[in-house]
Amino acid sequence: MPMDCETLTQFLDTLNRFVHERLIPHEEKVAEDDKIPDSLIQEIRDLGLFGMSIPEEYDGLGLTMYEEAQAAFVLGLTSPVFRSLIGTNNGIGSQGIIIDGTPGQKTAYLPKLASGAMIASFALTEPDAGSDAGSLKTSARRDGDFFVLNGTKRYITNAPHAGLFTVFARTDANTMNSSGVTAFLVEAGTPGLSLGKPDKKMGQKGSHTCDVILEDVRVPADAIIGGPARENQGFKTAMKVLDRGRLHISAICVGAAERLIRDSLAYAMERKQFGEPIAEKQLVQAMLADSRAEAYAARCMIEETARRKDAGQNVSTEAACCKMYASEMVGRVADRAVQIHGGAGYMSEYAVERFYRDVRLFRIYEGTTQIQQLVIARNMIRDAAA
Ligand code: COS
Repeated sequence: MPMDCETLTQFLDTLNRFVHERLIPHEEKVAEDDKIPDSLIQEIRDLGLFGMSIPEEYDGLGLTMYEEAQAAFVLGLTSPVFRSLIGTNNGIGSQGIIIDGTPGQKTAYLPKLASGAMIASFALTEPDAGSDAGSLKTSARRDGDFFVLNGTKRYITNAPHAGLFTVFARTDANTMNSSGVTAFLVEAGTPGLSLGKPDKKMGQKGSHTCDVILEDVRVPADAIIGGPARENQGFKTAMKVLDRGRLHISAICVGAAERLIRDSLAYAMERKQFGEPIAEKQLVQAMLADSRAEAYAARCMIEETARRKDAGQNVSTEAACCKMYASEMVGRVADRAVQIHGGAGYMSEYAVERFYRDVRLFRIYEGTTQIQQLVIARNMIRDAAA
């Protein structure tokens, strides 16, 4: 159920205040310490932000895609690390259960994910299966009413904190592609499941990824998302989850671009060279104007796609368009922001230096730009041939 206009405005105002009064002031320290303070995590829980996209009947806020995009525009104004903390519970970690899970799986997990009492991770990528996700090698061998999982998952966001993993594994050993893949819900602490060392990343310090190692992990057939009848259907679950996730990431990119533009404009109006603020210089104005127009274009695309998704349309192509355009756009905006700041933009004293590194990830995860291009073109050809 969509929120009425007034409630949505109130929610977004509260979020905006929280971002400016609590999150932005903590950004630098979080990056330095590579850790979000527990007290701040509790404030994030108290605001219900772990459960924005989880239906109200499971204690979430039940935001529509349009509403979630509006929230992501605001959240994107601060370090992407805060979004990453809540991102998997709202997106790739919970949506498989919401879209394809059994009523029992929804009741067992969604309220805990909505409150943030449990963190969820999405374990699809492997050392040899990134963009070609369907080629994954993690095996799930049937043993009576159980499956035995073996394999390694790589770069798994929030894995060091996760209580629940959606693990994609090959149940049909005779296949090499996406057709023999199944999605399992595996709880942390299940014997045989262990974690690798935290990865050392280029940016997004404070958000953590690591390997998830599965050695003879036994799970019941009921742990398959949607139950045993959905054996070998896991890849489709992953793709549907990513359709929504890609829109969310796109909206975060717009928020980050807005922040970079705001910081760049403020700097350009303050910084004087050749006897006047550099904002008066037409070459600087060109950079500001390009960034503003591109961020606006991305926002419009995302709002339109979100509305269509809420109306029940298949937006696979449009979500890929948004992810491709918005993530590339924020890369260009970050580059211009550093350029406008000149030497200062290369110094960690200014947030643009951190954002420049942080936003680089958006062009890679939840499907690289090249994978979005492939999805868009393949869908175009399929639709034209139909
Ligand atoms: N919604 C529902 N079903 C979908 C779908 C979608 N968005 N996209 C594909 N499917 C279905 C297809 O219809 C097909 O079903 P049938 O076998 O019944 O025809 C099945 O899923 C396999 O699809 P496809 O043949 O397109 O699979 P490919 O192995 O060729 O892979 C890409 C497709 C490359 C698009 C996929 O591997 C991909 O998205 N890779 C990137 C992975 C990624 O984002 N990783 C990031 C990790 S998470 S941070």
